[in-house]
Amino acid sequence: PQVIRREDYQPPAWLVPEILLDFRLGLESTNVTARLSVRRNPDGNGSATLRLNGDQISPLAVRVDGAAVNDWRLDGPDLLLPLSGESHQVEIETHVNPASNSQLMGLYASHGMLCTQCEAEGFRRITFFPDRPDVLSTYRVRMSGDKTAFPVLLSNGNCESQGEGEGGTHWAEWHDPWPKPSYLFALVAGDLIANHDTFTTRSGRTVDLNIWVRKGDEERTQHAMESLKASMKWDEEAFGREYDLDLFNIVAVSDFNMGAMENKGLNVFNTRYVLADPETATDADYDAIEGVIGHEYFHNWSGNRVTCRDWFQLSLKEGFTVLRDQMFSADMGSSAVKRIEDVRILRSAQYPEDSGPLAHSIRPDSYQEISNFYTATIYNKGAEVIRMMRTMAGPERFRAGTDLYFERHDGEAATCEDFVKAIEDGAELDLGQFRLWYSQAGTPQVAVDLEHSGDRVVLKLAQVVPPTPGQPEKQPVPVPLKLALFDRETGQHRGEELVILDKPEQTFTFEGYPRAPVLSINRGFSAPVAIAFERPAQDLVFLAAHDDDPFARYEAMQSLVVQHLIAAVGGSLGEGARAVERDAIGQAFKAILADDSLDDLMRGELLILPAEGYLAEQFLVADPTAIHAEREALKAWLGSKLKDSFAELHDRVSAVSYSRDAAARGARKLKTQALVYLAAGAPADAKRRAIEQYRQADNMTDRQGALMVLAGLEGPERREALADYHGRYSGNALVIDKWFSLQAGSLHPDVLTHVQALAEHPDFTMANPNRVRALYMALAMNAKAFHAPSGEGYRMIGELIRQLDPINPQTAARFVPSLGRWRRIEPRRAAMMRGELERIAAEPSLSRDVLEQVTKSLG
Ligand code: HT7
Ligand code: ZN
Repeated sequence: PQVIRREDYQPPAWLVPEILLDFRLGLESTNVTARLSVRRNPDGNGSATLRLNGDQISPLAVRVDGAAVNDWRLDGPDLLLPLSGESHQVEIETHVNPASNSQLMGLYASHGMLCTQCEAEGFRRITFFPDRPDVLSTYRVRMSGDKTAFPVLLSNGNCESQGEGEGGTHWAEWHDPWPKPSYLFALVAGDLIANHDTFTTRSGRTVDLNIWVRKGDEERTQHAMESLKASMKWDEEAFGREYDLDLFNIVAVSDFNMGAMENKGLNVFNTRYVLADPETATDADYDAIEGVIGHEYFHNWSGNRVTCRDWFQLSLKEGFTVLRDQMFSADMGSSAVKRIEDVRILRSAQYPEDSGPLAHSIRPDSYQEISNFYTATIYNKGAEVIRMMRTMAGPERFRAGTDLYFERHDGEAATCEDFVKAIEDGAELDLGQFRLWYSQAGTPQVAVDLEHSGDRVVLKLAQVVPPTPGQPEKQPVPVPLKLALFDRETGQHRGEELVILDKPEQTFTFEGYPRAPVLSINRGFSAPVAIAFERPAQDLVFLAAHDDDPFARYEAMQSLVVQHLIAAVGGSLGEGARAVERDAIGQAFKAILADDSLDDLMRGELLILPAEGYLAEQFLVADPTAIHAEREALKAWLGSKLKDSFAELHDRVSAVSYSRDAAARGARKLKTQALVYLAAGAPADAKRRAIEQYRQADNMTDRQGALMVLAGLEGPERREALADYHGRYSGNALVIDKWFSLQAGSLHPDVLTHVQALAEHPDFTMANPNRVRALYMALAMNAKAFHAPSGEGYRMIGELIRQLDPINPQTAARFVPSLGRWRRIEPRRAAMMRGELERIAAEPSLSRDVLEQVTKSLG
């Protein structure tokens, strides 16, 4: 397979300032005529050949300046056209069958509607075009089709005219005045209904807002609409960015490979990130909708007005936009809880990526299939890297930097280097060494040691960036660490400090501490590093109770539990030590349960045990069964030891009635958490409470929480509740997805048998990525079932990948990393995981997507 390298970048030989697209729409047959105004790029290589990318299409006709030509040729999937002059009109006709497009890239059909997904390289599945992000064009789109099947015809920009055609057809013409790359093109045609609203920008312009959905879904779009208006206002205030068209359309589609897509003026969303009401969506769903609506909206500036020069710069738009959506969600709700959630995602999704065979820097040097690079590293680590710049510059200077970035590069296809330079100039920050964060993969490991003598505290820090595939040796990176030194008697500190560790080893001295202080470090998770700091459990108990930085408080709780579980799993814990450590954890839990200064949302965070994946990361070679068993044992011990406290908590929060305010959301979060601990430590009481919670539920958060607990228990109640839930919500695809996930992710001992049966269920289909993820991603994330000693979990994921690849390679490839971590798993299981990868690799015609992931995972 061809490897694309960043260093090989060449400016395009030809530019396409304008394109006119004419679609004659049909579900099974759509004809496309594209008229490109092309002109030689003065900065190009002067080639007289125009290369137009294609993918599984062939030209029906090619015309140059109005005359049919036949001197073109195909080079693999691409069309090469010799051109003699400086500028020409090139017209190409193609034909596609949207109904047979199961990859969901390009133009495809979903429940009778037509829609497009062009990022990253889907436009070339519609028509021949220089399908690269540095070719910017203004688009005019005409579409015509059956008026009954497609009463709504949408594209980017504004609708300039529409009318009736012959034989029950109609047409519409759209014009987008903003030059854009082809990956931001979109078209939607279908029988849709809109929730309509308006937004007045800070300069007084009225923008029409529409959220288009299938009929019957419109009642569930209000939260998305509120989130959109809040995003528009927030971007004006936080980043000075105003919306730039008179119309903003969102369309919800139920067949979609990712979360959503930021096409200019016409965002296309997975229904999952649009539809919500209390009966069918959990609090987490509401938060996700707000975050994704914000994310796509913010791309209008970070991605669309300033786009990427090439796909190696993907983090330029994605990392920055994730940071912006994280800041937005923090401002809309609890910033402390949001930070903790974001770090949890980073540690559970990105850290394993950074230490595995698919590790890559946030600006990769090469790829085979770009779809494989929409990763937690590009998105979440990318956001953390920019967040560190903000931490070092401070919010005002960082804003000066982003203002300069938007001003300098508006209308351009820019690079990560352009962004760093703009921050450097605007924020007056030297980011010379910092650039290593863009080129080096791997999570830096920071070892901490604290010595105290007399009045002096000496903090010794040492960093190592571990080797990753293709990068055996690393240089030290600047690591901004926020810290505070607490007096253990008064519980106070003298103010937070920011130290920058930028050498392999460094010492920082603090004077005037007659007592050995307690160190709180990496406060707010100021750097995406792994801290190694061995210290007594009582220091962690102290921070868990006293730290005034909420993230550090959470971190102290996590470290307390992680330290204990590492020792327990490693077998180095005697019974006496186990009892002492459990007792310390129990005391910390009790203090949290009793602490009146905490709100319930934050209390919920402090009571979460570290995820099994994060625990596995702490071992060079992990035994997932031992990790699962020890974690469950601790959970059961806490549930039993604190059963009265958890029962009391469950009673208290059950009395809070449904609302979307923070107090009620906190109550719901704790309601299910209390049940989870009780299910582990006092199952009979938990079952009674779960049945009651399920029956009484007037919202999905409570109902799902109760069902999750019941799904892990034995007994007829489990079956009854699952059947009731399925019957109650049959026909609501998003809720039925939850039904699949709950069972595949459950603690029940027979999960693998259940998944096998669910794969045969009439509601299961390989054609819908949400459904596939609901069943199989939940299984791949369920450590106990996935790592079952029989190897059955691996076999099921391996078979899924093989079956799904010919249907939807992008989605299939997303399952490979779960098997790809075999080197970090104990040898017996590792051999079975590797065996599955080899079986996949032996398939005769693998997609580029799966082939790249499997080859790298075996490599
Ligand atoms: N920028 C969007 C990426 C995306 C995508 C990529 C590959 C295949 C399908 C896709 N759908 C959306 C999403 C975002 O980050 O906003
Ligand atoms: Zn994005």
